[in-house]
Amino acid sequence: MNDWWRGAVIYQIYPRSFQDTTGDGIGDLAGITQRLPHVASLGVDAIWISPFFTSPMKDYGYDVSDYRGIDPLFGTMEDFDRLIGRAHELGLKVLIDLVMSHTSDQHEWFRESRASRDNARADWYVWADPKPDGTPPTNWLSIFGGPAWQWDARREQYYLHNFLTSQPDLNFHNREVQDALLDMAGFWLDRGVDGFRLDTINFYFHDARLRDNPPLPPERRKADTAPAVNPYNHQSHRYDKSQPENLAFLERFAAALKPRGAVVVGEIGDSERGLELLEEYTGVPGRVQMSYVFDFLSGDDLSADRIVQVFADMQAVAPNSWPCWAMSNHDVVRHVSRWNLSDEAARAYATVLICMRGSVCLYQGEELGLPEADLQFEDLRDPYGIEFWPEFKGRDGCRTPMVWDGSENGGFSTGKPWLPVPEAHLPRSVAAQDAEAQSLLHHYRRAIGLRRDYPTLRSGSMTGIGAEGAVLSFRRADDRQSLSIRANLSDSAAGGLAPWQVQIIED
Ligand code: ISL
Repeated sequence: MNDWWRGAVIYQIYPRSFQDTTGDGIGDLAGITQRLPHVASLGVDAIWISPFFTSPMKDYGYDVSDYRGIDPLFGTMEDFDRLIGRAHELGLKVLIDLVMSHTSDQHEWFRESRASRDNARADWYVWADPKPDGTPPTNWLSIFGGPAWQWDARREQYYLHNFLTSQPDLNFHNREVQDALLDMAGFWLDRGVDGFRLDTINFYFHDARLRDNPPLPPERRKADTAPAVNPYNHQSHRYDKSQPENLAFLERFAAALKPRGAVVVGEIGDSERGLELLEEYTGVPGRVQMSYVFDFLSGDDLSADRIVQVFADMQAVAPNSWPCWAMSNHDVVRHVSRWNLSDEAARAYATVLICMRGSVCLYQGEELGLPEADLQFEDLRDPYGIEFWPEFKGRDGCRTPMVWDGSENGGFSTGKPWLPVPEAHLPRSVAAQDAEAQSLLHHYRRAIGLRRDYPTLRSGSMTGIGAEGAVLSFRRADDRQSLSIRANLSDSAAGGLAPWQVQIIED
């Protein structure tokens, strides 16, 4: 089916923490292949694998030094070919994570670019002279803290980095850069991937005139999208990202993918203009099919009212868009901890997520109800957390290994895992929950199965959304079917529903 992605359920795998087969304490591609039957048993449509490309691992793979190589920690190209073959045998599509906005500073393109001001790749990254007073070219800030500019003594210029200083930003205004990235995407399509998750899709272009960002008016500040200590949240991002030139590039990318039937889920990180971008990127054919959205990835709770508000805003600003929802991922506190959910509550949210209009990304371990790991400073590996500790503890707490069974390290590795396996996770292992008919794991299987039982949940319209106290209600319909969905998102009985009950009625 050509539009398999519409309403698909996608399972995100963080390769470092999924399954180790070599005993080095780090997950690998062979481990993913070994565990694919578990993924298939959930009934999902596809997997998204976080980066496994050659990398110095300063940002654990989101800093790529060779886009066409497999990092030896994760295995070989033969391992990757086997993974794809096995996934396809099991009926799973494979999406890989392309980090095109920036490379590692160890990428040969950057080594060449930084060597002089007049080499063949001099303009492949964003180089700029200081302001006359010697300060950085603009006031732009890095998400991971500090200015977005790093001084380079050899070129006597600054280069742009939206994340770590070791993640220099590629210059998309240069057509050769675009061509090189398109070639690279073709390389992976040739190996059989079904599409891409595109990292930080709205960071590709910067303002070519290098204008300063204005301050963000206080009413637009969203303190919970990043650590409160991070001034990044107090600046408008009018000029450092989300530039209009991106649309033409996305169209080029889509045109190259079209003959291969490949799909894109693009990650839009923009708390000011996110909805407008959602419509521009996915609401117009020929750009990207789906956009990964952040609405359910933050906040202290997820009330019926908030869900209603999210859909009302989307209906108003992005009526033609196709979102891809997630509650957890490798960057944020796991949602059962973020929202302090009981197993019953986690069940209800899983069902509601499956019933809403949009595609869905589940994050490994979510189906087990794993809570966020409570790590000590000594355990931290994430540079973002190390920088902002203790106000922000970083992203390691959601990246600890999967727990498969009751053996050593939950069956993840026979060696010392790169992040500890929390004791509290062990009783929630796949084996333990497989054996228990009433487990959350079995609930996820049933909930995902609803998208097969009721095809309108995949692609039907969503109307009549409202909240009465804690009870969320909406309707999904297409020309075959009409469903009324009601969910009590609270600990007490309400609206004729038991606590955390979700009701689906076929009209
Ligand atoms: O921009 C944001 C909020 O306005 C961020 O949420 C941003 O989109 C997010 O941090 C991007 O994350 C992705 O790219 C990073 C990497 O460290 C993350 O793991 C990845 O998910 C840099 O490549």
